[in-house]
Amino acid sequence: MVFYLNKKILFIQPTPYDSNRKLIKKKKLYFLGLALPLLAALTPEDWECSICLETIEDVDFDTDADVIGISSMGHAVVRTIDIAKEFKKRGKIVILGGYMVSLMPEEAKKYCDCVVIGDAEEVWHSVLSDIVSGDIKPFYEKTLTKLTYPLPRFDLILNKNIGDFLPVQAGRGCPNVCSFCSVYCLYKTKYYRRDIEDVMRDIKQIKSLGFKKFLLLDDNILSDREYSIKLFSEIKKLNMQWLSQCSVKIGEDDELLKIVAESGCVTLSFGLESISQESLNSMQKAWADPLEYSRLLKNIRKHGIDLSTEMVVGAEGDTLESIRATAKFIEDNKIVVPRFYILTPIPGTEFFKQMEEQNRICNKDIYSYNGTEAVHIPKNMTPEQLTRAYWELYNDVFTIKSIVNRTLFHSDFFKRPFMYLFYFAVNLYYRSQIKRKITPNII
Ligand code: B12
Ligand code: SF4
Repeated sequence: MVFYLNKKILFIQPTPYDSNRKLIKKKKLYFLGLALPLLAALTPEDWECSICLETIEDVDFDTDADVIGISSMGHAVVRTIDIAKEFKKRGKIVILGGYMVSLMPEEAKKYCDCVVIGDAEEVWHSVLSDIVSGDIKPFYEKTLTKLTYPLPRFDLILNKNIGDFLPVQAGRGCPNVCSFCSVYCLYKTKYYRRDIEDVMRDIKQIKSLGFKKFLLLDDNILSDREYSIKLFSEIKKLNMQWLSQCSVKIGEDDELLKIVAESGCVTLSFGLESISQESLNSMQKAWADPLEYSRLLKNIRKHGIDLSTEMVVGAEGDTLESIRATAKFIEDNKIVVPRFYILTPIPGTEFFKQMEEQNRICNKDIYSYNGTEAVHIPKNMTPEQLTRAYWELYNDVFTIKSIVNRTLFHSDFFKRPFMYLFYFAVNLYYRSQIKRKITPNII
């Protein structure tokens, strides 16, 4: 129990456990979330903030901070809970937030003093003032009225071994309804877009910190074409490079693609999910047409934008043959950075509800909900077959031959040799991870 509060807060981004229940540790962390630098910025100035990115550094359980704020993302929530328990034992005030605890707040509350459900912007001051007055509530939740916040405190992470880009957010939430997705589950089609001046303010900050690249966070940047065009035109003036994710449908729009490419976009990631229409339909993603994927991807590549993809296996239309065929799809389409997960019913999502109703959850051990083990009974194979097919797919996609074809022998290699050498290195790194049965999710 804390008697005298020292107004020091340690924010932690936990690292997930691997399938051997060992912490995944890296020397360098390329992809950074925005949550912790943002929370630090929202914290009143009379508090002292520090950030621990557990993937690249150890949690200091002996910290003198009295308040510990821990984020939670996907299966890393298991580690979130372990860290929370340890700090509770040591008498600290523990606050949990982030996607995963927002989807299971009652469970999360068992391990901490309070849970912030969803966005923190409009409740964070109350959380801290309640802590100071000794009147902390179990849950804090307030729907955003407008997405606006101060400059993220990147100064707290600049001394760490991070990559050469920082995150900037344009929008939050998503208007779509994909059944497996936590964004839909939490935001229920709400989608907030920041003012362009605010987004540009943050990008300029990143540039002033000496970065030439940024990661644009937005789950549906193309849903407002006019906004996107305005934003990209402003970005172009800064002469920076950027990467982001968006719908593959951008491949239909040559004018927009040209603007995107000219504004410095080098890589776009696409949640293609599956090459089976039946699978896409079952995930409420019927608006995507896999027969169109190759044409759209080719057009995007033609504009000088490199392709990264996220796909899942184990949906209703997937068969062992379609999973095998996915490897060929990746090679044919020259995807430079492909990633796969086993479709996982994350508690709280529509897909979880469906699988529960149909009695198709075959593994309730939350450690296994890491996207690399089948925890539901798929329609066209056994869970064991799905897990095996998943790793075989990864092995097929990351053979040396496929890696070389997708990177060094890529037709655009001589246009951007350094980028392609970088992709080659990323692929070799992923290959080494896959050999150790670690799914490539953090680079
Ligand atoms: C960048 C990103 C990553 C990066 C960086 C991750 C990191 N550890 O920082 C990388 C690529 C490494 C990554 C990996 C993974 N990710 Co990710 N990632 C994102 C992404 C695109 C943006 C996150 C972000 O910065 N958002 C902006 C910030 C400001 O919003 P926020 O994080 O929601 O934070 C707000 C609130 O949630 C809250 N909050 C957050 N943390 C805390 C903590 C406290 C104490 C408090 C009070 C409040 C609070 O306050 C913030 C301000 O309001 C989101 C998609 C999205 N729409 O957000 C997916 C997303 C969060 N990721 C997701 C997943 C599943 C993963 C993986 C598990 C994938 C996998 N299967 O391996 C891994 C897990 C890695 C890990 N370390 O845990 C899911 C989360 C699902 C869930 N139920 O948790 C999302 C929503 C994608 C999706 N559509 O499904 N990810
Ligand atoms: S998967 Fe992507 S498009 Fe579908 S609801 Fe989630 S964020 Fe939106």
